[in-house]
Amino acid sequence: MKTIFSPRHARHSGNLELCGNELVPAFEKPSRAEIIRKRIDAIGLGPVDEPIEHDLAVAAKVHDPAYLDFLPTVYPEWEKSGRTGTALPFVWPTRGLRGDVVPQAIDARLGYYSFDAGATFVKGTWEAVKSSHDTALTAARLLHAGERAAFALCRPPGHHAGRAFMGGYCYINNAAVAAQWLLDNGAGRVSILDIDYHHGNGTQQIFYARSDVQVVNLHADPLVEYPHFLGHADERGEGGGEGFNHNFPMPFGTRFGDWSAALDKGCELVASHAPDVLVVSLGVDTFERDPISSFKLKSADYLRIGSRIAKLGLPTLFVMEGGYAVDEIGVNAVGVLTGFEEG
Ligand code: SS9
Ligand code: ZN
Repeated sequence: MKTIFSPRHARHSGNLELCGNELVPAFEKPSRAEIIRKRIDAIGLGPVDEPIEHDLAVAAKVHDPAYLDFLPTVYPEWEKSGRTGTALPFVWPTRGLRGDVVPQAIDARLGYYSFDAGATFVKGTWEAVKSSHDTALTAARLLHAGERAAFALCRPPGHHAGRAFMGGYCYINNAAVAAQWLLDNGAGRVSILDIDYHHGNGTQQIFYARSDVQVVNLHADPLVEYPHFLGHADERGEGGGEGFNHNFPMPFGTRFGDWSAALDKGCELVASHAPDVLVVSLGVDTFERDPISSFKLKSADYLRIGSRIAKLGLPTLFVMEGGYAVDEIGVNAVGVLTGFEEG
């Protein structure tokens, strides 16, 4: 399987995040992507190429164009306001405040276009975000050119980013942009299967009223786990999208037996949608030693996940999302890909 990977991801580095009562080095860090890349080379998964630059025309179909305009302005505006280091939001237009007036101050705009403080900026963040977007689109082109599968080694990830908001380390929803590109280039139907530990709230929101993109999510129960405010089992889609969104929330401590039973159900739903292409939002933060998660999957389980997905027999685009156990992230993420190739 071919991989698309941009060294420009490393421009997004040195970010701090709010964790408990302190600012700590972000769990989402450059070594994640570097270790996956090294594992690809070590096992000989296939060639690794750099992305082709793409404009944001397809992204503007799944994101608010004003939000896309905002992203590259964040760090320059933060610096103009006299600050350095990590830029992050800390005030939001929640219930009872005005969400209909786009504010001017950078502090206000950060909150207006986010749902948490988890999408932070350093000087090189926009460059990395754009390269991650380009990575997803370049990998989507490989499927269009006839490859059975491709791996978009995206960093930063995307599945928490919605139509007009960032959050949870995510800025542009890479999987959503790739799905939209595939539809614009001949696919009639796409399914997105999100197996990251966290609910892909952004992807769900973007396609909630649409029937051309089915969204299936396996994740920790939002009653107790981030992102908390979306991802319940009764969220089934709305309007023309009714019946095209499926959530499988699971309790803390879920082991592979229960998790893979949910994967089977998710795969059956994908098969019933009969998509022309499958996009897998590939997070490996379901791993037993993930530092911010609670599921109990083991390294060998990732091979089985790949082979279960392969049984669908669909052209498949893997898009990297989360996974924070850096020492094992290469073995686990690439394990899904080799499991897929071995069927
Ligand atoms: C932990 C706050 C939650 C967000 C995690 C986002 C994962 C993206 N102190 N952190 S896959
Ligand atoms: Zn996650």
